[in-house]
Amino acid sequence: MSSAHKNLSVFNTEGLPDISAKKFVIVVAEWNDEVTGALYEGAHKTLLEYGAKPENIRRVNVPGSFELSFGSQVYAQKPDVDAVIAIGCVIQGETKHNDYINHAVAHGLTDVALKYNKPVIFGVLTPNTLQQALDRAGGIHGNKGDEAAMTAIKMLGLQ
Ligand code: DLZ
Repeated sequence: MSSAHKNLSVFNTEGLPDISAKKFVIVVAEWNDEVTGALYEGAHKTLLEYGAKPENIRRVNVPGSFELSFGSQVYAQKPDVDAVIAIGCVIQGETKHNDYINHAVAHGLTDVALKYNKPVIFGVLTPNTLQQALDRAGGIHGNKGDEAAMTAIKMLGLQ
């Protein structure tokens, strides 16, 4: 494992599936794009490092995290897509919007995965502050996008 991916140490990376022919869609929310862009980069880099082909990784943007469920469904239902990674960042504000969005996305992505029988990965940060998000998007706590990609790879090994 490269030092850039030391945050992947939570995973057992032995016996991973061959993903050289697998097709991935990474759905990225535009809200907090400084964070979601960095999460995307981490996910993309990890997929490549573990054998995915660049031409088999597609990025699709949606406006906000609330749209991740529908965005993921559009691609999960396509026969040639093997896994979807949904990336977002919902920062706690003065209202409870974050609770509503986070719960909706968690349920929505779960439903899509079960409906289409494919990995649909929850790559959504739910921090209290922007700094906490940045710490987890290539900062002191690593990049959760790496973990989302590794989760997709491991789940493809189940099939
Ligand atoms: C409206 C909203 C707010 C207040 N905060 C966030 C956020 O922190 N992160 C995020 O990804 N999206 C946010 N949104 C936008 C919603 O996800 C959604 O795009 C709109 O409510 C339109 O459906």
